[in-house]
Amino acid sequence: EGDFNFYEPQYRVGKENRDFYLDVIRGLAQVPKRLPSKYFYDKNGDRLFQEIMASPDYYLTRCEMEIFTCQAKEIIDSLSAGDLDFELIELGPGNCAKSIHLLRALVAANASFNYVPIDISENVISGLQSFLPGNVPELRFKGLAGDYFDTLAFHCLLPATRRVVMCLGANIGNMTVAESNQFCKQLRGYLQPGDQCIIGFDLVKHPAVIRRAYDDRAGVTREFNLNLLKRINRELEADFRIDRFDHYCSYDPLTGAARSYLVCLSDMVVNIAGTDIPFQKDECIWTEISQKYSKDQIRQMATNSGFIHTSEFLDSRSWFMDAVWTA
Ligand code: AVJ
Repeated sequence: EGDFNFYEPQYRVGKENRDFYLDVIRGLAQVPKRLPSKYFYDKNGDRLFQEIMASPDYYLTRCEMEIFTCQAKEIIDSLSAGDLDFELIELGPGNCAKSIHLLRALVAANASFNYVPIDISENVISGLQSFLPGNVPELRFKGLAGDYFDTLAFHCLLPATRRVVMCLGANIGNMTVAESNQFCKQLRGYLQPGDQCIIGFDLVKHPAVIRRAYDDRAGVTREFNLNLLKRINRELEADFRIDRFDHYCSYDPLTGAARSYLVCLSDMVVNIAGTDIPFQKDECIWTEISQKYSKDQIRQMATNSGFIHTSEFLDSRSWFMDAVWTA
């Protein structure tokens, strides 16, 4: 008592926002400052991300959509090898726009599978709960809201038939190369020999194309990035002046890392649930990494993490890869 504890909010931050609060305070205490990208996805962020996916500058969704519409049958063949009895887990399903092609094809093939979408956004899970029964009748599914890893780790303690884990949309790109290697190793640890995963990777390509995707001309990505501050204002009683921040993104062709930042436009002090945090003019908060991979890097990552690189599916321009790995 008495002394101010950095990690105890002075104002009441609801229990449901405690992890969010701690992650924000810890991230902004770092030099350089950073915020975790997983907090982009509140109700507003989900809507903005849908808009990004529809944006002509954001090619990723269309590329992967092409793969799933044109090659659903081939994907299923490489997944099942004749055995259509498995549990299909999807990490970060969003609106299911890509996986729905697979789900429909599996239902049509009389597969006896269970679909388990896992998403950080409650909003996404409740959306699927109302969307799926009408759109993929006969689908058996159980949505789980939570952090990928905690939820998956817990879920994989349950006995199941064969498991297939999908992580589409280049979601894995939100981790650094080192983190995704770690992630794939851990994922392998949860699986049994014969289990599989399908992972969507955005491939390296002309740097200008990549940069455009994260700084679209309609300014939706800018809104999406700034929404993180709005969410902090709303949920953590903070007083960020949104108009004093700008969106900036970089792409480094030497490392394949696209990074997004929020640039502070003037010196200021921001209060977050009672904690004052100083910002300097031109200081950047790193909010996101979207890592791009070469085909060889992907094949290497499979081996590094104990998987067999079983098949790869590419769009017509070779801008995106969905890789099937077998444990
Ligand atoms: C959902 C992580 C795949 O990094 O491309 C889109 C998120 N951020 N525009 C990506 C995002 C800015 C997206 N992922």
